[in-house]
Amino acid sequence: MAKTKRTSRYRPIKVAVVGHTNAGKTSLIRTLLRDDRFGDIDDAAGTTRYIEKSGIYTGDDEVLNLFDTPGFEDSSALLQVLEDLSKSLQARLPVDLLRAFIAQADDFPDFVQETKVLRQSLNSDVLLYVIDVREPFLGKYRDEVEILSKAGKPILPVFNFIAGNSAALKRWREQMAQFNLHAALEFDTVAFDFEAEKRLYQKLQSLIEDRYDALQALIDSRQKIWSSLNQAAARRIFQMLTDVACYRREVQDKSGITQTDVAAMQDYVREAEQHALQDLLTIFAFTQVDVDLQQLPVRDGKWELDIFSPGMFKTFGLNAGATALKGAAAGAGIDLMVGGLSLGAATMLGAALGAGWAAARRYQQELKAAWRGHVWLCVDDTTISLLYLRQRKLLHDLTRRGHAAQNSLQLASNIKRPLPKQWHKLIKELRQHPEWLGTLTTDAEYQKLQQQMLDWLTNDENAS
Ligand SMILES: Nc1nc2c(ncn2[C@@H]2O[C@H](COP(=O)(O)OP(=O)(O)OP(=O)(O)O)[C@@H](O)[C@H]2O)c(=O)[nH]1
Ligand SMILES: [Mg+2]
Repeated sequence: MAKTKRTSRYRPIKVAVVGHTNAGKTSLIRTLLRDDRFGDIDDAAGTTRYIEKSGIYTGDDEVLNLFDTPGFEDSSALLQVLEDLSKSLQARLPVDLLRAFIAQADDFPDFVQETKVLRQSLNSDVLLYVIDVREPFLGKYRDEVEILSKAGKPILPVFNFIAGNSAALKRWREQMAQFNLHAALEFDTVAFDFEAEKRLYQKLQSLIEDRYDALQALIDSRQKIWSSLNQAAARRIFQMLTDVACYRREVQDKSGITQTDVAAMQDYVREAEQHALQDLLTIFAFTQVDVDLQQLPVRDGKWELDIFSPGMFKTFGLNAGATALKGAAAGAGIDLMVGGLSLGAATMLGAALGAGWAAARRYQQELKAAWRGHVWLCVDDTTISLLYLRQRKLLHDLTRRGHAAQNSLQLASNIKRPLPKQWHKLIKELRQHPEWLGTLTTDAEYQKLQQQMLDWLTNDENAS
């Protein structure tokens, strides 16, 4: 059967991705396509040997054509050839010089790769010039820019390998400005970062103004996809916390709790968090490369540190044992639930009310009455809080790829940021609904609590 051809509302914008060999051109395209099968990537120079085209779509509309090109190797020798050639030709526009060179390409077998780049540059609307900022600005780069600018196309420098290299980045910015290239982009190319991608399309909007609308449609559709990924992730976190908050295991009373009970509860918590982690990595298509780059405390798809490991509470600014069952091992994550209210939560609530002994007495009475009924072992508030904080940090890291090294301060403050004000109230409400365990319900109360947590998680920076 014949393949139906997609019809596009726009003429795709042709973008040539150019630069020195090994600068990260193919990596950039993979990242923009979110396709780690595109092209070949290697530490060795000269990996890409042919022009390779790929498309970026919004729905059925192809907005961009990206052309991967081989890297420049000996640009200084090429510039010399071009200068010699210009002497033998009539005075012409720089672009004519490039055309003349391409027409005589057979005479210059040493520049087979460069000829492909120049041909593609002439045949494109804009050039993305990928730069490894760790490299000193040597003559060969100066010559590269000079050659590329002869194509007469807008050039957008894309600074790569920027993490931890801010001084080098500044130098490169200054150098590019010398060539009248004032608009530039910072983009660690192996790591997808929605904000960086958006900035790339916005810069293209200002460089090729007549394609503004097509690029805006692309930005809008990417924004929509991005928001729905964030929502899906936040919903998954809420589901996991619900499963943990609603967990209960019937016991006789405090003295009746066995090692087996505690181990079963802890394994349940670990497994719930583990499944959520795997789903979050899948939602954001995190590969091992991303995990390493972002320095996630994750190995082989699992958390490196156990949720019950000592010190975990402190790392996240929590006071271990404050709400844990008195007399039981602090930090074991256990609490007792009587009459629908956990002992830890009752004590905590009493303290939070600030009413001293009067409140405590009130709850004691309530608890005593409930004690006669069922008693359950459940997961304490501190552990649930820790689970929330750990997933909040994970979500932060998953949605801000490529920023690990640059923003370490910001990440540290993210860890210590306090729990939302209504946090304990929400957990208490979740605990009242053991029927929500393992289900996704349309129950209005469930939806309301879910929305509350979604707001906290997706308005990450503002939540308090
Ligand atoms: N850490 C890090 N590595 C990167 C980044 N971008 C590219 N790399 C690595 O740099 C190497 C070269 O990347 P490529 O994408 O193959 O570079 P290229 O410009 O296409 O190279 P040629 O095709 O040979 O011209 C690969 O090993 C990449 O994994 C980055 O932002 N951070
Ligand atoms: Mg390449």
